[in-house]
Amino acid sequence: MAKKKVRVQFRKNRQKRTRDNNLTREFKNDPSLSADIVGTERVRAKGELSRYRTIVKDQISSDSGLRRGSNNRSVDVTQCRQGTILRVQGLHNTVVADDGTRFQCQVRRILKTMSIDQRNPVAVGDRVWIRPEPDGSGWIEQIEPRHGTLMRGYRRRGHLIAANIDQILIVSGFEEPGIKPALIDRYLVAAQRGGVRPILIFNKSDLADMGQAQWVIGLYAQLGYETLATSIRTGQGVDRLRAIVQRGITAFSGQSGVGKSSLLNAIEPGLNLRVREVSTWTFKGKHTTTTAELIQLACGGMVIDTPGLRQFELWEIPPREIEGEFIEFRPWIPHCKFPDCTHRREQGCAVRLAVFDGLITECRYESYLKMVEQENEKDKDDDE
Ligand SMILES: Nc1nc2c(ncn2[C@@H]2O[C@H](COP(=O)(O)OP(=O)(O)OP(=O)(O)O)[C@@H](O)[C@H]2O)c(=O)[nH]1
Ligand SMILES: [Mg+2]
Ligand SMILES: [Zn+2]
Repeated sequence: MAKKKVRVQFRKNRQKRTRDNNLTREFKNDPSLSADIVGTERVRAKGELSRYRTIVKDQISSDSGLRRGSNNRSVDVTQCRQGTILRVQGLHNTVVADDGTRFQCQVRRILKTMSIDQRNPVAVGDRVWIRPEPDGSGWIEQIEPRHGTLMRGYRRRGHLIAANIDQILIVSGFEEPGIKPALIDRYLVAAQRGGVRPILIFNKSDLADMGQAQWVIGLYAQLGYETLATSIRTGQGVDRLRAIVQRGITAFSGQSGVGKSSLLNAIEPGLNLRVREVSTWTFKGKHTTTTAELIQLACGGMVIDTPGLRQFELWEIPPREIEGEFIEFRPWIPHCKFPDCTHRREQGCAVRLAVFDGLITECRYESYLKMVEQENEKDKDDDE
């Protein structure tokens, strides 16, 4: 096959920011700074624009089966079959072709190079084109454009947890390990950014004092999120959960030990997913589910069981855009005195006033502050 040179981006974390974010703000406050600003711009080269390198890729000569993927790469798909990724395990990806045949596939090197700021070029749920080999294995040649993604930051790279999902169940456990609103809030932001409908599941209701538990369910229900208390011991909420997963493709996510796999087994008893033998959630560092897997349920719907995550960092969200992801902040933001208010210490901040008046809960406001702080820290690290 003919070769062609293409330009691809360098890994993101090697890039320096071209210029400081708030230059214009400084300029507004003190116009005499303008001379310095121009100087600063000139010292740094072309910045991100020059951060490309050239690689060689296969060139497709015939136009007939040409198809562009999520990364703008064109592939002749007349030699390929379309399928869905069921499982990603290291270099091995299990793909089910649309006729039901399974293939163990590896990803073409070019796809890895093109998504080098990602921990993995593909994820469970990805629609792909594969080129089968005579021995039953195959090569993933192309990734179709995605919709509905769940993405987190992991060691300065993006970690795509699941692709092409309709909804995500954010699972918490009342006890063992307990509810962490700050973690739920980060999941909510990630779900909204990824275009996925979030649903909040509060599991192990049998271990909770429901009088006390109600405040957290009420908090999110009042914000307009769908919420559900469940228990595999009493069966509470299991029928409703089954009805929820029948709606489409659903990813189960949350900390390790909250009961994601247990809930799936409760929805569909024949499934026999491995769950933790005794509920020893303090036994750190051990996940019962180790790889994400896409499962077709007999009762209808498809689900993705994922390994528990110890932490959930946001990925590529400019700190300025976090405020809009807190849906109850939205009516107040336009009333802040300063249009660039970050709702931290500014005077005349309508968001903070709403917190004082009890119209925004302190718990959510603190989540917001923490997220902005963390994202600012990351930006600082990148500039060093
Ligand atoms: N009391 C009680 N225990 C539960 C409930 N749901 C799950 N458990 C227990 O919690 C433990 C962890 O359950 P898993 O289903 O393995 O949790 P997981 O979220 O899949 O964990 P990872 O696969 O490690 O991410 C098991 O011992 C379950 O029996 C529940 O509703 N009530
Ligand atoms: Mg599990
Ligand atoms: Zn404000």
